[in-house]
Amino acid sequence: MNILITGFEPFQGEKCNPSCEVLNYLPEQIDHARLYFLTVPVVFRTSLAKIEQAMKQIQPDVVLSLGQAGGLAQISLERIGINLDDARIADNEGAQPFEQPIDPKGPAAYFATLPLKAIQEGLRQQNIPAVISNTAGTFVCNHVLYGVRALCERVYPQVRSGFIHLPYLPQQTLDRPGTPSMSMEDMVRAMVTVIQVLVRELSKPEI
Ligand code: PCA
Repeated sequence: MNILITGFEPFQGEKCNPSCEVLNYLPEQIDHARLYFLTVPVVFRTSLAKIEQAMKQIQPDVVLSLGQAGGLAQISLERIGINLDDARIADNEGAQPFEQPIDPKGPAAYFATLPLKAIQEGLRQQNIPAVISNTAGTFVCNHVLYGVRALCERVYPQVRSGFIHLPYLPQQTLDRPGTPSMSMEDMVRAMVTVIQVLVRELSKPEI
């Protein structure tokens, strides 16, 4: 099984983004999955184009995208990507779309196609707090969740994809008293668990 894991560059003045930092600490192989890593810019369209290019090369079975959701205490397993770009802040190239559809001809939303309940249960067994979230926002993370799903529906119907939001790393909260964070050790443990659950669940024969 080939799994493409994507993270984002830092944005909004941050020095790091947990979603790309964590990729540095993951092994290339977990159980019988081979992992491929890609960091993309926090830029509408370009982020998706880079993932599309990598999918062409790698032909993954699963695309798991990660992003930062600062201020949350738990890992958020995103259930749904909506067909809307509506940016509260500019992306890293200065674009700030206002109520734009991602795909004017596309459906209103796509569900992630990862086994979210099993992932949540696996994380809880490791004492890692995780919630299933029903909105990934309307910025670049939602754009990637919706856009990758749209691409899979069109071109790679057998590929599963989804999105996970990670809390801040502790070093991002030094000047933000009271803001939750998660250690790199826990994030790495979380990601390894997520991949183990994916391998287990997606290897089951379909009924
Ligand atoms: N988080 C932003 C975009 C990049 C990232 O890591 C978001 O939630 O949309």
